[in-house]
Amino acid sequence: MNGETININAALARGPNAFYLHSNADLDCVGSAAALSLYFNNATIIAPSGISHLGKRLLENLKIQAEEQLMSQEGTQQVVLDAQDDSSIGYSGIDWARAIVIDHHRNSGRCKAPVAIIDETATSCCELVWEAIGRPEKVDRNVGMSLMAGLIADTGHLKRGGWKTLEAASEILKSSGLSLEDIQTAFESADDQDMSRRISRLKGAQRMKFERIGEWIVAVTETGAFEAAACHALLSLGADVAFAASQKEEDFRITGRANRLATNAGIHLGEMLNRIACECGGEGGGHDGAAGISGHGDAEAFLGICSQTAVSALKGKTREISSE
Ligand SMILES: [Mn+2]
Repeated sequence: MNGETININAALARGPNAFYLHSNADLDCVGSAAALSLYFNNATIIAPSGISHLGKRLLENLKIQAEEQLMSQEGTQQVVLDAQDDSSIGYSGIDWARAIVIDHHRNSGRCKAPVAIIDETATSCCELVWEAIGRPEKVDRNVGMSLMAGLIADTGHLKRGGWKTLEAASEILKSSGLSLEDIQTAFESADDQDMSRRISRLKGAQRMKFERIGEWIVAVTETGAFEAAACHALLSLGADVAFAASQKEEDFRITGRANRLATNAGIHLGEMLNRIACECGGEGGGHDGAAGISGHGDAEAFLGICSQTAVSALKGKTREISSE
């Protein structure tokens, strides 16, 4: 462990901790919080801005209750996972000057937390949490399940990441006695069996529009829900970059996904959507290949801005598998 990791480990062990999840918390964020709260057994999990479908299921299976109120108790340590500032967490109210941050997104330079691990070379936040708990030789199966669920999700089922990712995965499996098959239960239900997701993907394809820029294809669509599922459908049909939008009354939400060819060519959807949010309003951010933007306004208008920004970013770029 390096210096900052030792500090964080000691602070977390002291507790009591309140783990704050980012809005619509994904498996990586939820898994990080669940693992830490099970491991240190001194924590509350707080999710004021929603938890993703799979994230909720993980918490249900572990019988962990998340609080929806942004409460702050005297003497409780605020720990932010998988986010690092108001924009990436998606709500305000964190006392950043006293917070601990563990995140694997690009350092925005806006993180005010005095104690932070921000390491964008980690493919998942769960890998950093594994470091922070000290890579113990033996952990409970549920700790292993939480960490592996996040790691598998953020690596796109082990399609992204380097040796460090696999080293962490191997250590977690060994320490918890789990196998990769055991982790699959964290992903079941959803994707293929769930009728509403299947309909979302089909509707996404039905309402799709696309634009060709040389060798590149950018596709957009509107769905009522499950924007990420719709994006994946468009990528599997042949798009390099896909955006799916949904409108709920006055608010919109857009999810973006880019394939490896696009990210290798320098596309960073997280930065792109963050810039659009700064210029046009809303909250935006994420990774190079997976990002989102949401806020007040017209989904169709924002969808147009997203696709035009991606189109101009791809113009003149070569579509090839990098040899690096
Ligand atoms: Mn993550």
